[in-house]
Amino acid sequence: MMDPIVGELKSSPVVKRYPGNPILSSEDVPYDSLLVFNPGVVRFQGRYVMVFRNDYGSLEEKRIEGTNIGLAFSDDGIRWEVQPKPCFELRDHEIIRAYDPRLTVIDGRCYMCFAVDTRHGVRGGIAVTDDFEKFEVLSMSVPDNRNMVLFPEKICDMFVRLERPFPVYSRGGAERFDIWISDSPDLKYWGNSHLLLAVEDVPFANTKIGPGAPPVRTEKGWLVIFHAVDFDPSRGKNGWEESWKKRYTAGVMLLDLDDPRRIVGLYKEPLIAPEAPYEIEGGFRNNVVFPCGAILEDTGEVKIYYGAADSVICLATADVHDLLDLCISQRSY
Ligand code: BMA
Repeated sequence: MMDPIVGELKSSPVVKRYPGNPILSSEDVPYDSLLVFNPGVVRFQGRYVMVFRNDYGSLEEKRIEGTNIGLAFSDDGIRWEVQPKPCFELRDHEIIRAYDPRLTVIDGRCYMCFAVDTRHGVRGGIAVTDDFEKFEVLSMSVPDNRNMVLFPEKICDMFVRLERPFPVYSRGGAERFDIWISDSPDLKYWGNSHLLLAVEDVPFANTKIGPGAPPVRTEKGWLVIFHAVDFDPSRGKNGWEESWKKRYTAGVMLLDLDDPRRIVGLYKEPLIAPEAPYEIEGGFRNNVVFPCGAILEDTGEVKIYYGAADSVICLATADVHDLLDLCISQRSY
């Protein structure tokens, strides 16, 4: 039985898209680049750092040949300078590509989570770097898992991550995937896994959900921006492929500071739904808002970085108090 169609969705009015969106596209990249999206962003060593997915190939033939991870620096989190070469690429007889990077600073070191397509399934990797030149890969999960994000500090002396396994057998063979939470003493051995948020709990999803940006500490809890997917068979050609019937939106929830396995609040409507032209038309896959980074500024502004239409990188902002209010309003969990 198919899940009900979700229908029209609107972004929350507390979110403002940056008027100069997109903030980064393939035109800004000084090496082979076709689609630039899904950015991990942190403040590190006095500046903003972005790593982003760069798919390269032929625009004329609309063909993707490979993927690497690009690097950009910024003084204001808005205007970016892309570095002359990609900073990370995994490829060998087994690994096809690494993509969708998320960054988290823990105790002064910068950690990058990423997805890895391999010939034996999709894995989630974690690497550490101090300079974005050398990366040490600390761990890679068994298949199938991805969309990993790390909390920016240890909780009860353990590293904690959100993740999104793909349990196809046990969820009826369909894409019904949920957000899980696990911990580790060393970022290598992961366990103590619990279901955190199920797709059934998110009214604007009818197939799958997944972590988006790494959690942000606020006075009321860990603010977590995630992605949610709905499928509508009546959708047609919405990008380069013959048909693209999914829509990706951003949602927001709040987790307990001391026990992040406990959801304190969940906004039951989307935070950002695809509406702007760069989200809904002319892209590789239209109707995609895919958040991968969030930064809380001292002013209370939260900068939300996301891939739009799997083609460009965009910025939206919201006041942290408004986001907390959404999570703990009457329409919440
Ligand atoms: C997901 C990932 C993301 C992508 C999204 C929308 O499954 O592959 O990289 O942005 O789909 O196509």
